[in-house]
Amino acid sequence: MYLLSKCGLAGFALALVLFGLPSSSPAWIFGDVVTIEQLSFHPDSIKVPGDSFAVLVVQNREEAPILHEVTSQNLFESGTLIQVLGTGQIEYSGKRVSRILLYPGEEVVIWFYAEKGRAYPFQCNINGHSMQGIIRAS
Ligand SMILES: [Cu+2]
Repeated sequence: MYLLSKCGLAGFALALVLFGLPSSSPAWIFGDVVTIEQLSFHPDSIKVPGDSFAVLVVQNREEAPILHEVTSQNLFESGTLIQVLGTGQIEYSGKRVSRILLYPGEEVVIWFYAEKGRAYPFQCNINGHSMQGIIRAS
């Protein structure tokens, strides 16, 4: 499994959840892996089931030494149940996550409770970037 070998602890945590689920539920419906390549998120739109836990994994796969960030007002607001793991640098504002910095080869694993009907846009605006992605909980 690519994730296991490539991503260390965070990949292991994700794999535990993915493989620990009942086989009748396709693992991908609970979240997705988003890669960053050439200054954009791939994919840039994700759907997850509403009113359930989901995971967003973001990996910086730039071949050049380009730093990216992950910010999200909706994901990181107070009241959203969230846990952030990974090899990127997690920055806080008080007790809340404010952003995660990702150098090439690093990744972040964001666990959150996706409320039905809500959208969770995420961005990278560091160093003049204008990158956007969105998670929709249906
Ligand atoms: Cu960026």
